[in-house]
Amino acid sequence: MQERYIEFSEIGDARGSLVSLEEMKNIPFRIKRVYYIYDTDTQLPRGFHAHKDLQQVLICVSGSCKVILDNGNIRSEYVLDKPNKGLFVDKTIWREMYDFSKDCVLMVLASELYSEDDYLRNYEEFKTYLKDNIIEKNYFKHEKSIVETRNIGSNTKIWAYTHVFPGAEIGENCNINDHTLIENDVVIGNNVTIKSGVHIWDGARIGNNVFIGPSVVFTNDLNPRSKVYPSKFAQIVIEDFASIGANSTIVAGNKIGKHAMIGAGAVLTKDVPPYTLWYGNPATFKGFVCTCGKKLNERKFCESCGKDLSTVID
Ligand code: T46
Repeated sequence: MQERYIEFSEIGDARGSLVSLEEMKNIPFRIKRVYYIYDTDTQLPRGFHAHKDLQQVLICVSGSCKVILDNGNIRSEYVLDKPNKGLFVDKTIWREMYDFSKDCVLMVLASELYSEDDYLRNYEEFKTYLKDNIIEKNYFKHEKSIVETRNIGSNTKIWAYTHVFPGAEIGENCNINDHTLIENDVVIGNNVTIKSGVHIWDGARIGNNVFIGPSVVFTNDLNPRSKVYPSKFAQIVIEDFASIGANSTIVAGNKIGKHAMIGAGAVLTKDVPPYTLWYGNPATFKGFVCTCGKKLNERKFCESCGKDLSTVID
């Protein structure tokens, strides 16, 4: 599972905007079906089911609506309100759509053809299906770790003294080192490395191929008081291929763009655009960074690996 929102690049000029959707690129599966929902009664919610195998991306190409996603343990609300924002809904996730605006056109890209057999239309049936089918896959769990979730992808390794809560979702081929804590409302993608001593709190969304160095600190409440809980924890979003250096602090509510690099010991208080390098306390922009991790020169060319990113970076 990966961060559920997908932001599509807008190709814009004086004539307006254009978004291009491509299978296995910005849509993470082969597209076999497209359908759309419109002229909805604004008061009538839809959905109330999960799918056994279907993966989908939902996009409000006009208007807006809200979506609840529920993995059997945690329910989270998502808002779809622009045509360049998608919501990835993986298999075995319960969904409910509501608060449709009058002009809402909800377009759905689907990985499979329509099949009523793939639906789990009753919540109890959905929970039983999870219990019976989403069993421990081919991942490694150290005998001294506590792993309560069933949502862990194959080849992931979870090392000693780590505690993963029941609602967490962890993708394939991740390496989660000793003394790590992963709370319930946390989604971690594939090929993620989490070094020792990292605590990931409710609200974190971590993409694919992210590196989180030892003792990185995340926060999820800007005004913490003992025994006082916010109605919703501030989300931290880390996009694909970003790296966070050892002992950095990532303050609640911030987003780290794809391929960005946060230097060791940084205290990050702002959103970080893709391909940028930040460090210091408070962390500030220090330049652009290559996919290989080295700093780019002023022409956005990497003297280390030879990549020219001048057309990729705004
Ligand atoms: C989902 C959300 C976002 C078809 O014949 N072909 C189709 O491709 C689809 C999607 C539906 N149907 C039939 C099945 C029902 O008799 O259309 C009727 C309405 O479908 P449903 O009640 O499932 O609609 P929603 O809005 O509750 O859910 C739909 C999708 O079914 C579902 O997969 O994720 O949109």
